[in-house]
Amino acid sequence: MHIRTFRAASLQEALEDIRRQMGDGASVLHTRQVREGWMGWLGKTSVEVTAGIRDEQDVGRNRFGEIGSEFTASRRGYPLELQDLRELLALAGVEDPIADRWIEATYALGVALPTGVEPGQWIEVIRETVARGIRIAGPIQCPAGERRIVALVGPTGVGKTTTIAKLAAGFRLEARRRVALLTIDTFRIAAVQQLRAYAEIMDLPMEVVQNPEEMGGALERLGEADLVLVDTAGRSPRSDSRIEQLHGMLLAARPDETHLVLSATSSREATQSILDGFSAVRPTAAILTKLDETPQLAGMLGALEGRALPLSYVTTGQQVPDDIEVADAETLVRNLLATHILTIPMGISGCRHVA
Ligand SMILES: Nc1nc2c(ncn2[C@@H]2O[C@H](COP(=O)(O)OP(=O)(O)O)[C@@H](O)[C@H]2O)c(=O)[nH]1
Ligand SMILES: [Mg+2]
Repeated sequence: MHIRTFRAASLQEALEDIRRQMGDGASVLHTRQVREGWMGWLGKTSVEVTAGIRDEQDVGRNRFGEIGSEFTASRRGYPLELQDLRELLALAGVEDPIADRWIEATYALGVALPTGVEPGQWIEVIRETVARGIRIAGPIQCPAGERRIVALVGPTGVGKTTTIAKLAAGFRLEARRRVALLTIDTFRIAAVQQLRAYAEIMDLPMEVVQNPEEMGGALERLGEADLVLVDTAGRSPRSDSRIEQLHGMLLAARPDETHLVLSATSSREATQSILDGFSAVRPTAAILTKLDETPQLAGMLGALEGRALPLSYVTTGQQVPDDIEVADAETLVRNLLATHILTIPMGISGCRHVA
């Protein structure tokens, strides 16, 4: 695919440039508003549009054999639209083996649909396919009158403490549960103070536990609570001894659920190493933070694919308590694919990708 980026004062102008220079067959891959001038100040706003057109040699690339005539435009191989989507997945950072697997599964699902797939609809089929591969845990289970202990673990700075504050607020204010906080992150005074500040604002009981021996007494003092949220110190996934120490604390706390907190900004390799390192503490779910900082979820979803770790929550900003949502596969997939595939309502011909 031949890809070019255009900048113009308006979307309409950019589309006209694209049509003039690349022809009617071009597809819009990505649009964004840009502000020119020093650091974006006092500059005028313009629109940047990335468009692609398939090269001659792309047409009819065939890796999977002949397909039926119901697919327009393709000679041999997958429908052209699906081939375009394969390239867009690559642009979105999805690695080849995963993209191939998704496209293959999408094709299988599409051809099995009794209604067939209308032009422009393959994007919906691929979203459905990818969403099926993501496991969802649902929210923390906290029935009234039963005490639940839920620990958050993960590397430093991913948002464990902030997420605890958001969860505490949600369960206290919306679900009207009695919530308590407990921290075993005692290495840094600031870490205890950070949690204590939230406990004070929300008027929640809080315990600080230094070693496994203190755990029983602390939990007993929080005996009234329906939900005890346990904050932990960040651990490097490569430090076996630190993870072991965390494991010892968690064995004493006996959490009903342990959520591994992952930042959406981490690469696939980093995420994989975190998933491996923290498997020793047997997480029951994963929380994906900082979705607001990156539209590139491909690496993250690729790392989670095939793991038996379902997603519970996603967080979308620093604001406590608002920026948290129960994870939902469709929304995640929409995020994954939407950044590079946008519909332009007035459309240039050949723009078949639907957001
Ligand atoms: N942009 C963004 N920042 C977040 C989010 N969650 C947490 N943070 C920020 O990440 C930083 C580290 O958060 P903290 O909760 O202290 O991380 P911890 O070390 O894992 O406990 C803080 O500046 C938070 O405000 C999020 O969803 N989006
Ligand atoms: Mg913390």
